[in-house]
Amino acid sequence: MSTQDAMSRTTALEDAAPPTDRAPASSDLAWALADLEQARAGTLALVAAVGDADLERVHSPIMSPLVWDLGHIAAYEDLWLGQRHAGLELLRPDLAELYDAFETPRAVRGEIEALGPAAARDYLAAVRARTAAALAREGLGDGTICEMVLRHELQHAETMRQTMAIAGLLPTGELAKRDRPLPPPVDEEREWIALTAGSFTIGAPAEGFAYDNERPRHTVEHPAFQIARLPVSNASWMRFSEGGGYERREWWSDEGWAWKQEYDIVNHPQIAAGHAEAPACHVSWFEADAFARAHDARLPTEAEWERAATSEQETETPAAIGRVWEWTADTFHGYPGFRAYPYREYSEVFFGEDYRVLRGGSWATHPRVASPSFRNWDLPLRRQIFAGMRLARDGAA
Ligand code: AVJ
Ligand code: FE
Repeated sequence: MSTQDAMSRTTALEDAAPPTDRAPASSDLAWALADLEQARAGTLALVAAVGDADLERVHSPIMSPLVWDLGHIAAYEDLWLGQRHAGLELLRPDLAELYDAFETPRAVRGEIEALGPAAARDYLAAVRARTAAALAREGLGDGTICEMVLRHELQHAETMRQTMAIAGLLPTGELAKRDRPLPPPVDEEREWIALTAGSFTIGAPAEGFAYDNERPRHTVEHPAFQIARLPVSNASWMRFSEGGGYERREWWSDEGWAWKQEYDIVNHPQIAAGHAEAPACHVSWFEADAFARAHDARLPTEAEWERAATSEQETETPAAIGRVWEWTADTFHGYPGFRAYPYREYSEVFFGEDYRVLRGGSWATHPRVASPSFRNWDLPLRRQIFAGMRLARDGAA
């Protein structure tokens, strides 16, 4: 099974010269080091109470053992901050292939001779000691590589939480974030955010850190549309499910129906078990698409999502974003004029008709990662991510 997890290869840099319009992401070395340390403390705290056997176990064929994520985080930092940024030799060249997401895909990560839990923690610490010294010597440059390494670790912390959710290893504090009820509906009218037709600028500005797939910023036209203020709740999902949602052929796409039939898909157990007013989570794109059709609605496009997220947040009842990732209608493509930077394997290799884009962020996403222009992606059948949906529909209010 293929993975969307990406790391670098030596070939990537040549084809991707850094754009010249990029301003420093951060100039303050002390802050950068403190941020890296804080991210690391979060990573280590997450796995502190997990026993060695659970760190090494394959909890799901589509997820890495948790200890692999730890080694991979270290290898990525060694490659990008140590070798590429500061010009050091790799600390452990023998581990580079093992911890490269493409050379060693998720499906085989349980069988390989990777570092054990103690050795992986040592590797993390040893790489950090070297990169901290190297950064002090070489400086941050424009800060892009450092920020990328930091966010890489933060993103893997969410991936690890997905694995822990599958394994029943999430601590109570984390579960409480997941299960918190949504704000109650205000009134009928304000359940939908209505946007008039117009043009809108999508993507990250040229200055500051952003992933390559968020640039270049460009203008898109859209007709009037509405988007729900709240994500779909567990209770609504159960009404769909119990009202024949998984049996009504007309609500499903051909591809979605075929997937559902082949794997006997019904609602994810977590939807039935969760708080009724918490957002429905562990929803695949196929299911989200069917749910929308059952409600005479559709999934929002990326442009609609970003317009609503950036222009409607000043109201009394802003959109409730950040509890679950939200599936959009769109497949994952580069924006017009896209340039891979700093490596193709972050996003370009996933462009095409296979992956669907998610927006927003979940209870498990670090706020530094979840910006209104951030684009996440996964295959339409996947349910391991903390993903739900908001409904959209055409026309004025
Ligand atoms: C942006 C979450 C799809 O997990 O594959 C981690 C992030 N890239 N290591 C992924 C990522 C390289 C990526 N997603
Ligand atoms: Fe990675």
